[in-house]
Amino acid sequence: MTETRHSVCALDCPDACGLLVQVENGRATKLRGNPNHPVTRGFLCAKVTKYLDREYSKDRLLYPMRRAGKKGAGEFTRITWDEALDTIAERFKHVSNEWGSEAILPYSYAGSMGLLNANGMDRRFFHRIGASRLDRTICASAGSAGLMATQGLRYGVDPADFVHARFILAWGASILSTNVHLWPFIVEARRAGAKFVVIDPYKTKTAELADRHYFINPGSDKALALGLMHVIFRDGLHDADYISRYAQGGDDLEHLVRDYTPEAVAKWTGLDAADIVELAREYANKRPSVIRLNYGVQRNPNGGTAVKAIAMLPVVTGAWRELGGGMQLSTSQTFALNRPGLEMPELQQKSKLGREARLINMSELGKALTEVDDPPVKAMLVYCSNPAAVAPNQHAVRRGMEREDLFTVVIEQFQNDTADYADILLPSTTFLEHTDLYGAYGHHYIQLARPALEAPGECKSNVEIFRLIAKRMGIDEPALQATDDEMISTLLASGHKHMDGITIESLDEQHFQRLNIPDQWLPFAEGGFGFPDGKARLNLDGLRYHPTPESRFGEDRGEFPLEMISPKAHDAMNSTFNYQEPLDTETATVWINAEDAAHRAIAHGDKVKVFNARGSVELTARVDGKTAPGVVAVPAVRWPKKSPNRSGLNTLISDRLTDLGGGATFYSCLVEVEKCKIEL
Ligand SMILES: Nc1nc2c(c(=O)[nH]1)N[C@H]1C(S)=C(S)[C@@H](COP(=O)(O)OP(=O)(O)OC[C@H]3O[C@@H](n4cnc5c(=O)[nH]c(N)nc54)[C@H](O)[C@@H]3O)O[C@H]1N2
Ligand SMILES: Nc1nc2c(c(=O)[nH]1)N[C@H]1C(S)=C(S)[C@@H](COP(=O)(O)OP(=O)(O)OC[C@H]3O[C@@H](n4cnc5c(=O)[nH]c(N)nc54)[C@H](O)[C@@H]3O)O[C@H]1N2
Ligand code: SF4
Ligand SMILES: [Mo]
Repeated sequence: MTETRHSVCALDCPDACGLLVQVENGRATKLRGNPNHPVTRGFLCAKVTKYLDREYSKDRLLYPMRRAGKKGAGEFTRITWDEALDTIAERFKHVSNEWGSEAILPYSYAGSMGLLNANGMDRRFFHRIGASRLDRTICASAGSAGLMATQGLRYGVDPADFVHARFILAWGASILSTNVHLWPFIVEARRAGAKFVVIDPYKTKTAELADRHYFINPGSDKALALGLMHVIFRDGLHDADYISRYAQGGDDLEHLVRDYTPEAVAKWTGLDAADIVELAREYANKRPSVIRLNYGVQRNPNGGTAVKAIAMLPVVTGAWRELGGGMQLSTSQTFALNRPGLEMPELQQKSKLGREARLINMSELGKALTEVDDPPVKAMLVYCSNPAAVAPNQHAVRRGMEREDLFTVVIEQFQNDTADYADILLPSTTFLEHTDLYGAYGHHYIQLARPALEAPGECKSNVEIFRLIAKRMGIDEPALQATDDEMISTLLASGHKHMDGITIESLDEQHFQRLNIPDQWLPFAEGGFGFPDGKARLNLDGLRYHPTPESRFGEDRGEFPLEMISPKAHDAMNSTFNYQEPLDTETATVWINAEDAAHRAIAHGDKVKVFNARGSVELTARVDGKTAPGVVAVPAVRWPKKSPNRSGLNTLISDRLTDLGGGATFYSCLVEVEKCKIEL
């Protein structure tokens, strides 16, 4: 018997696709994009088209296990759920009694974007036991803070409205790889005459298809934004009326950008002065103009204020007035859900020290596990994340995870590096196997997914696992036994007008629903920014440009001459698919410019060592024009355990934080590359 069931892709991607799962006799045989979903439009990205390989992989974790060898060695023996839960309950209680509840640390990110499984029962549980709180900064916090500083709301242009734009700027946005459902709208706009320009230090597939691609020096985007505003004000291309009605600080900004002449900005960014002038004029004149900004620009110490400055551009030109004009970094806040009702911060227990549970920055996990002492982290529960591969300062992370006195629980689908360090390893369902509610950060449709497939082996959802641990610890708090549907109803009941007409029943019937916003949505055409007076902020704090410290122009340039970025791999989702060989090959590559390769006698295909004072990684060199001289690129993120000496790319990267939002600075890293000696 064949039937078609609905689901939602839960991967960390702006597109949040609606899925159709073809099921024959209980087994999925095909995954398709829902043709009725206005953004998914019936197609999926390359990685999720093949997701059933992952779903049915022989490598899936199916049973609870207890560590049987050294930490990190990956040796485990199967145990029962009862044994696993008893051990966890007993150890968590012990740690809490001995060291205080803050000695327990949750560690998670967006392995699933499902609200219940990634931000729901887990939050209630950790609040209730008084664990340390995790500051989830590893991806987007700098950009969010920058966007909020200017717009006051994380709203953005609807993807379908990109068809109306006549100038489209992909700024640090790898659209064909990370946001492919925006592409058809861009194609349609270009057919109608739109110009499409890319600003990226890496020649992505998107850059290859652009009308113009500018290689920019990593971390210099703020200078470019200021330079563009210099030309726009100088040439009178700004919208003085829009600024005076809907923004605060226009005069001061106009004054500040006088220093950012095209010639000065050319030096920092690597663009030609004439190109900067042309780009500014085209951006301001070809209307409507839209910027697709993505998170690539904010993974460096200037990243927060770079986003803050870039978000000023559509304010200064009044691009927000027109349908298809403005900017999209994230649409997430349009989903005005009752998040406090879901997470229940009111359950928080005061720590032994009488304070609100401390906040630990996830981008500083290495420090948290090896330096923090008030109290030290004695137990960690990891879910929806693979910190041993993805977190910066990997040596420190591993040293921490190797600590014999650290009790680690990992809830996973695959035995990645993090799982190898677990004391107790628990098997998790995939998004095809559990209920969840999904917002999106690249469109405006909310979706509900019910299990399309039965969970294999003894896999359980995070929600269920947290219920079970709570019960085993003897916590009789009804909120920790809430059903999935109760939590979904709570989330939807925010009372915000965007949520009008959206209920669990309507979602069960329709699978996806557009938020209650107009079909043609111009969020900031007449102000409406997220400040009491509705005006955007053109605030100068932190806006002056100084090269990022760890760059060729920065104060910490030292002896390593090449800037390394590690953008997203095309067929990857961070480290989620890296158990597969083809992806392991893609992420074992360093792209180096022919000029830099020649200096080092490196040829295409050579094994090379990429290193700095923090560490060394062995990769295969690919020599071509993917980067400009001085910049190398390593597609992220390989499983360290597949690398020689288990040394992954993040051993090279510091845990320096961004200027705003306490984010990680993955794309600010100086290295040297040399050919590996041939072993005889
Ligand atoms: N295929 C695929 N899709 C993914 C992911 C994946 O791993 N693979 N990961 C998901 C996740 S977690 C996220 S956060 C999103 C991110 O989506 P994106 O932000 O689009 O991806 P990134 O590769 O981080 O950065 C985008 C581009 O910015 C460039 N860049 C790097 N440094 C700079 C800079 O200083 N200035 C400028 N202008 N550009 C810079 C990179 O070369 C890259 O091409 O993608 C999601 N989608
Ligand atoms: N060098 C470098 N490092 C980077 C980046 C980079 O561009 N360069 N990108 C950074 C960014 S933007 C991000 S967002 C982070 C991402 O880092 P992570 O959040 O760690 O993302 P993934 O590597 O995809 O790992 C997610 C894990 O969650 C698991 N998972 C999926 N669904 C579920 C579930 O329902 N329950 C449980 N328990 N587990 C589940 C998957 O099996 C997978 O192993 O990496 C960061 N690290
Ligand atoms: S990863 Fe993104 S593009 Fe691919 S199916 Fe999932 S939501 Fe869609
Ligand atoms: Mo991310």
